[in-house]
Amino acid sequence: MAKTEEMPNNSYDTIAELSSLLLAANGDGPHELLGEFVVPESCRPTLPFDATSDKPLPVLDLGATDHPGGLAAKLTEICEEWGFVQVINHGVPSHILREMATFGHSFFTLPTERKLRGAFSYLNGYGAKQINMHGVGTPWVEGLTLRTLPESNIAMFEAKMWPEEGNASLFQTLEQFDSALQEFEITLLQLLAEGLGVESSFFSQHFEKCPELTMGMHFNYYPPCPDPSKVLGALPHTDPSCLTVLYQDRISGLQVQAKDGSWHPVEHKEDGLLVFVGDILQGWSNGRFPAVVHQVVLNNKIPRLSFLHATSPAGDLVIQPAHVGGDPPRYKPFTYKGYMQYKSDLHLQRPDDTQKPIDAYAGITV
Ligand SMILES: O=C(O)CCC(=O)C(=O)O
Repeated sequence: MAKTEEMPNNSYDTIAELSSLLLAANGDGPHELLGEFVVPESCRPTLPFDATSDKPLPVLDLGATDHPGGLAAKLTEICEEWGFVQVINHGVPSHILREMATFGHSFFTLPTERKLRGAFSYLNGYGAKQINMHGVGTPWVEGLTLRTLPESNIAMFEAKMWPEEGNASLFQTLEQFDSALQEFEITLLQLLAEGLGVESSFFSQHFEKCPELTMGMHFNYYPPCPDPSKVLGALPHTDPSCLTVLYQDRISGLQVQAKDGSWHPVEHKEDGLLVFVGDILQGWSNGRFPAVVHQVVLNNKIPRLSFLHATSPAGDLVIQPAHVGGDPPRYKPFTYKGYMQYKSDLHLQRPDDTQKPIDAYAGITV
C-alpha cells in the first residue's frame, strides 16, 4: 500500500469503529455526545447552520451574457477576493445532480454492515475522510470517495456493493457526473487563465486527456447531531485540489471564511454548484486566487448530504506559478505529488494554523 493509503495512526482502528461511534452518538445508542467529537471552544461555530450571511456571497450566472468586462473578468475578480463562488446556469444537467443526491441518501441510510462492504481503503470507498488526527475533534461525517483517475474505483465499488446484480444505472450516473464536471472545471480553468492574462489553456491543457490526473468524487453525509454548537461536520480546511466543485443538497451548513477571518454561511440554491479554489491553484496562480478556508456546521434535525468533484494535475507535473503583470514570484515550482506527501505528513491542517500548508510548502517569503 502506498504511504498515503495507510490507515492513519489515531484512536480508531477501523472505519467500522468510527461508524459505530457516530451511530451510538446519533440515536441508535445513548443520546449523549461522545467526547471525541467535541471541538475546543476556540473552534466552535459562531453562526448556526441556517444563519444568513451579513455579506452577500458571490453568485455567478454562467448563462448570462451581460457581465460588464466579460465573464472571465468577473470570475477572476470573485476568485481573487473569495477563492469561492456559487455558480448557477452551469450547464451540468439537473437530472444528474438529482440522481447523485438520490443515490447518496439511499446509500448512507443503509445499515452499517451493508455500507462497510464499500469500505476498501482509508482514502477510497466508504469511510470517514477526516478522522481526528491532531486531537482537535472528530468531524461528524460519514464519507464515500470514488476516484476516477488515475484508475477508477467505480467498478470495484459496484462489485463490492452489488456483487450479483450490479448497479448499471448508478454506474452510469457516476460516470456522467464525472465527465460533466470535468468539462465544467475545464471551462472554469480557461476563464480563470484568461482573467489572469495568460494563455486560456495555461491550466486546462494539463487536464485534458491525461491519464495521470488525480480526479474523483466524494459524498459527505452529516447525520443530525445532538449538539451542533460543540461539534463540526468538517473542521476549517482548504482543499488540496486545483478546483473542487460541490453540490449541497436540500439544506445549507457550509461556511466560508472571508479574508478578514469572518465566517459566512453559503445559501443553499437548487442546482447551484459551489466552486472552491484549492491549494494547488493558489500556488499555480502565484497567490492571485486564494484557496478558500471552509467548514461545515451541523444541525440537530435534518441529515445533510453534499457531494463534490475534485481535480488535480498529474503527480509529476512541475507546477510553474504564473507570474503576470510584474508580480514577483510568490511560490516556487512544485509537484502535486510532493505537495500531497507534505500534506499527508502534516496529517491535515490544524484549524488554528496561521499559515496555509501551500504557503508553508511552496511559498517564497518576499
Ligand atoms: O459538505 C460540505 O459542504 C463541504 C465538505 C468539504 O469541505 C469537504 O468534503 O472537503
